[in-house]
This record gives sequence, C-alpha cells and structure tokens, in this order.
Amino acid sequence: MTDLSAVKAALKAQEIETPSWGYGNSGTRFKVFAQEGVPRDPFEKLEDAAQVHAATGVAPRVSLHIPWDTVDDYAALAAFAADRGLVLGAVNSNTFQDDDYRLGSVAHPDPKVRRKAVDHLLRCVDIMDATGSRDLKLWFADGTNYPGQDDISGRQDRLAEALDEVYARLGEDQRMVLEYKLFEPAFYTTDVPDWGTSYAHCLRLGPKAKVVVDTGHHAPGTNIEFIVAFLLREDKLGAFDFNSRFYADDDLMAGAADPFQLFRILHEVVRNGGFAPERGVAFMLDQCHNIEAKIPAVIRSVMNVQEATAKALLVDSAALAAAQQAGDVLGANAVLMDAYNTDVRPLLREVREEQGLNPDPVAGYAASGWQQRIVAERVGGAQAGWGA
Ligand SMILES: [Mn+2]
Repeated sequence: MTDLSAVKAALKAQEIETPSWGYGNSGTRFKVFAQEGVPRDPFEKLEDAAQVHAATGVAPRVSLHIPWDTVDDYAALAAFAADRGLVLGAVNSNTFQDDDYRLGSVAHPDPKVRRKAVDHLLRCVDIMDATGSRDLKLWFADGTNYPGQDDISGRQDRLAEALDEVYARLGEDQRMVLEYKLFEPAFYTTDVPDWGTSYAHCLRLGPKAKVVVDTGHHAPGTNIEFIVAFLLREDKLGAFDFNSRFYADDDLMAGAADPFQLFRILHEVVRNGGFAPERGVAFMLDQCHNIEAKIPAVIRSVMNVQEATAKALLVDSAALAAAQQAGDVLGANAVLMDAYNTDVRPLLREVREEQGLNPDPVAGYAASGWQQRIVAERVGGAQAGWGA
C-alpha cells in the first residue's frame, strides 16, 4: 500500500520551472502569430509566470533566455522575481541567431566565431552570478547539412575546447547542463545529437556538468525512460526540458501527446530517487504556445506534469519489486498500469485545497481577471518573441 500522506507531501514539494519564452510570441518557421496581452519585456514575462505559480503553487522558478531576456540590471530582475514569490532558474544560452553562426558556433571552423560564442557563454555565467541562477543551459544548433561539409571529429575537438573553458569559469555552486537534439537545424550531422554524446562530454568535464533530457529531442520510438534511469543511476541527469511531440521537436504542452510516456519517465524518476533535492534534477518546461492561450497552456502543462507525477508516486513499489523478483511478468505490468490508470485529479484537488489554492488552476486563473487586465494594459511597445 502506498502512503497517501507521503504522496501528498511529495506533490506539494514539487517544483516545475517555466520558460520565459513560453509567455512570449512564438510560431513555426512559417508564421509567428501575435496574441493580445503578450509581455513586452522580461519583467512582464515574470508577472505572467507569477500567475502560473499563484494558480498551481508548484511553479516558482522561471528559466531565462539570453539575449531574449536581456536587461540592464539582472540583480534588479531577480529582486523583481523575488517580490512575486519567484526565483530565477536556468540561464539558457543562445548561439544560433546571429549571421556569424551559419556554420555553427562553438564548433565553427573559424576561431573568431568560436571566440564570440564562448564569450557569450561566459557572459551568461556572469548573468548567473547576478541572478543567483545555478544552471547554465547549453543547446548548440551546431552541425552540418552535407557529407564532407566539415570534419566530424574536428568539430568534437572544438566543442570540447569550448566546454572546457566555460566549465572552468563556473562558480562553486554553478553547473552546466548540456542538452542534445537528434537533428534540426542541422540535417546531416549534429554535434550533440544524443544523450551518449552529451554524457561523454559531461563525464570528461566533471561533476558540475550534467545532461539535459528534452523529451522532444529524440528519434520517434526512443525509450526515453531508459535514458532517464541510466543517467540517474550515473548521477548525470541535470534537468528535464518537458514538452510533447507527435513528429519531431513539436514543443507542444507536456503530457499532451503521450501522457503514458510522461508517466513512464516520472516512474523512473521516482524509482531512482530523482525528486530528492540533493540529486539536483531541474524539472523544466521548454515549449511554445503558438496557437493556444499562453498562460493557461503553461498552467495546463504544469498540471499534466503533476498528474503524471502523482501516478508515478502511487506505484506500489513493494508489490512491483515482489512481482519482478518472482518473474511475474503480467503481475509487475499490472502494478504499474494500476497506478497509471488511477484518476489522480481528486487527489490533486485535495492537495491544492490543503495549500489554500483553487482546486481547479485553470478556473482559478480565468477568475483572476489577469488575462483581461493584460489585454487592456499591454498596449503599444514591441511584444516579446523569438529574437526579441
Ligand atoms: Mn530544450
């Protein structure tokens, strides 16, 4: 039997980090659709993030993206966040939006471009010093489009050299988390295409380097929960970027496309102690809301992660271990499916009521009047979005 009070305590202690860019305008390479009331600057993004935290109680952390969230005074941004009950989370670097990066950034053949990219990453660590952020999130768009375009091993050498320099700059309590992605924007080779490549670089770098698992960055059919179990076992899982996908890097709401997969991933997190604060795993969303209302979409995503977490916490681990030990294939599978098939929404409503929250976060947000307020007040100026 599962201890319900322990499950509730774990759900109340959960922290899900939301991305600043999820509040701004976004789209596909075909069209960015503007929405009314969208933030014009990083401060307004934090105001929206505070609404998500107010509605859910588990989203106090916000990831930044540099240069999209560039401000004059990062300590002031952190203070602005703190005034709203928020904490600034991972600093996401961007070495993919300048013309200089046509052939890559840290793995570019030209040392001048590599210098520029590394300087940007070092600048991000300076920003972390000011914001108190722990993690520098690295995702490189680097790769090649055509066989023979560049030297695959040479690019790994350049990547390693850049990572070494940034790693050496990290403070005592800072980390770098290295994300991988199978393809896109490069279509032939990608310099960090999979968890193994990220893991190998992180292992070489040392304990302050960990792997980021972005759930949308794998080949179709990849067993992501195996990767999670393996990385946790090796103490190399630094963070999740949750989102969901039907085809490639769709960046849809976490848990929307395949809630069973999200449950299987979170089961491995629970099984391997990944929620313990000392494991240092960051649970972040990395997604864009192109056609749906942004704040409610972030709230829905947080709820989807909570629901999958609740189901994972409800797995009867003693019964599961006994069935596994006995070689009871069907019994073991049934234990897992019993948890997955549990309707945890009443439990989560109860948890929220105990936290003094509206048991229905979507309804709570709708009743707050925030959406009408930002549509009325955020008039004029340039809306935040990709590249802004
Ligand atoms: Mn990501």
